[in-house]
Amino acid sequence: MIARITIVGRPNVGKSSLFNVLSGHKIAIVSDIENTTRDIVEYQMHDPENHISYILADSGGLTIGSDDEILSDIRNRVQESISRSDLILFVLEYDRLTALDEEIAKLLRKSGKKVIVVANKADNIERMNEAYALASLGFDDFVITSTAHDRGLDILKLAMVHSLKEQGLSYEEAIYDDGMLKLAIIGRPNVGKSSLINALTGTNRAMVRDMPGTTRDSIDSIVEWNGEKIVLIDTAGIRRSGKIGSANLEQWSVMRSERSITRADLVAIVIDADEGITSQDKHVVERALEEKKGIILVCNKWDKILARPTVQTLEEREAQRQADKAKSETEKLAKSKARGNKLPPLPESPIKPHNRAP
Ligand SMILES: Nc1nc2c(ncn2[C@@H]2O[C@H](COP(=O)(O)OP(=O)(O)OP(=O)(O)O)[C@@H](O)[C@H]2O)c(=O)[nH]1
Ligand SMILES: [Mg+2]
Repeated sequence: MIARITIVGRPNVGKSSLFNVLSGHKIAIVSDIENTTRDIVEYQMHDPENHISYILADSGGLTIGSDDEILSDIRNRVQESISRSDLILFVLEYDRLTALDEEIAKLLRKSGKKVIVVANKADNIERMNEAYALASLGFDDFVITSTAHDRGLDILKLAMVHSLKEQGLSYEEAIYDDGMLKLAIIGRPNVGKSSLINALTGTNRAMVRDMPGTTRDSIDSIVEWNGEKIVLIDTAGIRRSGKIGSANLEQWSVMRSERSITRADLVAIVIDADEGITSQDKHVVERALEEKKGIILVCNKWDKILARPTVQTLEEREAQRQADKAKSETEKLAKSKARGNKLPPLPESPIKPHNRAP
């Protein structure tokens, strides 16, 4: 799950300004009129250097105890955003701690969330010095900033990343690199594509962000394999959209596979070992061959075959073949011996039957 950070504070302390400089976009409205921000504004942050992505949310100025409809509406939204967050940036003005600030501090302590105190508007060294008094609030971390004069913002970003990582939140939305090998996982429903992908990736999985202007009907993720990044094109995670009737479902799923093949370098065709290869699988192979893509045939649910008492495994078949061969050689040998010929060397013993799963 992607982590969430909410910027919280009383009106006019510079929350939206901070949100804009951290996100690098002028998204939130900044003004010196109190309670300019009413809705929660969100931006998905990507920090490729620190390998982390997270949602940054700007909230409306928090007031406590007022009956005003707008203010209590804002308060509810802020509370809701706090409850969904992993970290709070508690913004204050560098030179004061008002009664409202103290109330908010109490509320944040009660929430049990991790909190970084941000002493904002410290536009120069004197103000920065003054800001240190706020460190005594005693939350998890303390950073002095000036959004107007670009002070302390890199330190704040690092403190945010540090806190998320310390909490084990290291979701990273990876960004495409054309040099990465692209492996498409294709197969009919229920053959076990998703389980295969989960087994391959474990927790080492990063979803890929949608690229603007591309129609995507697969979910891509980047996994590291022996130090190399591989893009997994996963058609499994896609659900049929409401617009597609069941009559078109087959056609739609073929079209989806074809698009994934085109985007991939290597195509893994997953089949249910118990059911064998179907015409749809053959179509995928043909298509991949036409497009000159590498092909891996994955026989999943192999345990079902092993559990079948009447069907031989490939190893057993080979063992049987070797045993038959040995038998006929022995018979030949017996015949030639009877004719008094010289003995040819004995054939090698048949290979051992495959060990069955318990
Ligand atoms: N001097 C100085 N002014 C700042 C700084 N950051 C924000 N301001 C000013 O403070 C005022 C309020 O900024 P906003 O970012 O709108 O504050 P807010 O906390 O989002 O306000 P509400 O959404 O109304 O609660 C604006 O006039 C900003 O220009 C700063 O670092 N230094
Ligand atoms: Mg605001």
